Amino acid sequence: MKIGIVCYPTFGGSGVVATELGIALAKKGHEIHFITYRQPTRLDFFSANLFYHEVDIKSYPLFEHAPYELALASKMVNVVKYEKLDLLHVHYAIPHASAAYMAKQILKSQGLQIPVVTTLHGTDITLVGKDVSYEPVVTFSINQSDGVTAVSEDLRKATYDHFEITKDIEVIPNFIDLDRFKKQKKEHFKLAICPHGESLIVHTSNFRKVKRVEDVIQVFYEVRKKIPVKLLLVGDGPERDKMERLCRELGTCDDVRFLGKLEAVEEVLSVADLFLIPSEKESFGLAALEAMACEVPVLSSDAGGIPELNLDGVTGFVCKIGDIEMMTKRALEILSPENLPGFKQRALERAKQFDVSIILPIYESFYKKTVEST
Ligand code: GMT
Repeated sequence: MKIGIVCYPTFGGSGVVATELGIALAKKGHEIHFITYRQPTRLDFFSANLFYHEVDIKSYPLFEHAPYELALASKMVNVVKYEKLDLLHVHYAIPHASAAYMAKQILKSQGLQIPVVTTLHGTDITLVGKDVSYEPVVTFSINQSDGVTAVSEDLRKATYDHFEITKDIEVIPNFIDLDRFKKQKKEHFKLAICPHGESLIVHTSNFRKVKRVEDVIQVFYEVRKKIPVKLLLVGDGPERDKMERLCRELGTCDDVRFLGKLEAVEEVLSVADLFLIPSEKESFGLAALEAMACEVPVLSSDAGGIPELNLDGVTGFVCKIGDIEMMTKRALEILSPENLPGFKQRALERAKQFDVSIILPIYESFYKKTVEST
């Protein structure tokens, strides 16, 4: 098939899922056209089946905010028309689903038909989308999509709870490429960070408020009172300065390292003993799946779809959002030498269920079904 993928070209979450999906589809022989405002982070190589179309956002002194959605819709129209696409797959409803609707109507007026699949990723529903400033457009554009998917059962339910949706929503979870995300031999790295055999806790995120990075630091602080342990924080974002300050106040700076944005996160995960994801909201938790693929058990909150991935007492533990005391207890349980190997093994086994080779055919048959019914 010839598929247009519209996404945010960003470092984590929906942008990564969209890019990895496009790459995997291209490997299987589909022709993939990415449409976005910057080259997606993981799309930095040549492949005969991959194309990138940059959205040009023209500015003008009259515009306080340049109308990205219009530029995106225009680009979609041109790419669908000239590249003869069979389907558009938009990731993250705002503003991609409504821009796709507009493109579809323009193409229809020219006698062309293009089926649109919208994948809901999380905050487009649970945080931003349900805000009154966007809700009517989000509801309308989801209902106008030819196919809708959500990345977890919880997100599917939240979409029906928050919006008046008349469409069927199919759950297609996040996936992982186990050839890339696997435990690598990085003993020298572990030795450099944990020279005295300390345990290593890792957290990766975009440091937004919903991630509750302060809980990561508080749990680490409590665990550190009981066992020798180090903390690595990967990523960057609005909360980072505050988190650095918190570490200084708690006097933990010597044992905490902020690594910033890292492309090869699997190298850090390869030496980790425990991954923390205490989010306030989390539709799936791709970061946790990446950790599990590298044999790292997960200590998570019970937000959103995380419990569908992280099985309580099996691949790690699931605790109430903000329950630092319980999280500390559970972290110590996982890190105990008699429990850790079992948790690591089970985390990997669980990750295998989300391998790209299993999830990709689900997307392919969803495309087929959508095209046939449009
Ligand atoms: O986690 C983020 O803040 C980024 C966000 C995004 O929209 O790019 O990620 C969302 O989509 C991911 C891919 O489907 C999910 O794995 C994340 O759980 C989800 N984040 C939230 O729901 C907060």
